Amino acid sequence: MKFDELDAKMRVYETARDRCIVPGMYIVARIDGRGFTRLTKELHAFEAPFDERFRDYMSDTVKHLMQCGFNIIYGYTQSDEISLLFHIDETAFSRKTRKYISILSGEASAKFSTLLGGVATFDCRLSELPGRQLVVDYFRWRNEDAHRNALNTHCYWRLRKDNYNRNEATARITGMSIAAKNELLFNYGINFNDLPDWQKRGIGIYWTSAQHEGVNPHTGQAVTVKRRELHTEYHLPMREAYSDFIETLISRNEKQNTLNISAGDN
Ligand SMILES: Nc1nc2c(ncn2[C@@H]2O[C@H](COP(=O)(O)OP(=O)(O)OP(=O)(O)O)[C@@H](O)[C@H]2O)c(=O)[nH]1
Ligand SMILES: [Mg+2]
Repeated sequence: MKFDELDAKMRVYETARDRCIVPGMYIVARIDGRGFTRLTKELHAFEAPFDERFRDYMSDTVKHLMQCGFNIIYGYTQSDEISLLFHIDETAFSRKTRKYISILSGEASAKFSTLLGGVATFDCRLSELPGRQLVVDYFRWRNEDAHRNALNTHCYWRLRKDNYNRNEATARITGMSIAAKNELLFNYGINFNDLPDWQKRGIGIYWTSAQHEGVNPHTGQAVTVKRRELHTEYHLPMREAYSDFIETLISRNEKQNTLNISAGDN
């Protein structure tokens, strides 16, 4: 069989089941550390429940993903997970799901492993959301999950430090109300409200435009250059205010694209 014939015959087995996400659908990817309970507690020495070095590795991984060939307008991280919102007009890889899933999990694993100096892997899944409100709801969901996890994990690790074993600490907080968990921490001298926002709300990363003073290399004259930069927000809002924040971020990006398109048409 000639190579061209063999190539065409075999390629169909790789591509016949390819799926593309239809235009007009919002895409959100969630990338999650694989087996990070063991990685953070047994394989590497990270502080529990929250470690600033771990937080910084996660946010550097988000920044890397936002610059690896896709048009991602918002990155969010809490615990060992990352959520990425693509621009509504994203066309990379003809919106083939296998490309998004494999590239994002591969890039996240490579970046985090390099920062860690050891092997770390991430999985990836996609949500296809037919409407802006669902995107807002998605990010509200992860934001509130962060808040709930922070309360649980602070209670759990406070009890562990007080010589409760794994089972005892878990049993003690299972079924406890939110008020009772706050009270438990309070009795150890911790006011949950005073803990850092990034632990309770996660971290948001988005593009801003910043002005820099530079020199035109041809004329030697001082010039002001506008550059897109990634901003890392450690004090995200909560609840309705966070919904408004996501809504505004989406509107601003969609408006900007419309302006770019009409500027290009002239
Ligand atoms: N020590 C420490 N652990 C952290 C930190 N942030 C996240 N983790 C841990 O990361 C784990 C994330 O949980 P999961 O994603 O549900 O569990 P997993 O072990 O990664 O399992 P899979 O995701 O199903 O592969 C939890 O055990 C968290 O305690 C941190 O700052 N410090
Ligand atoms: Mg995980």
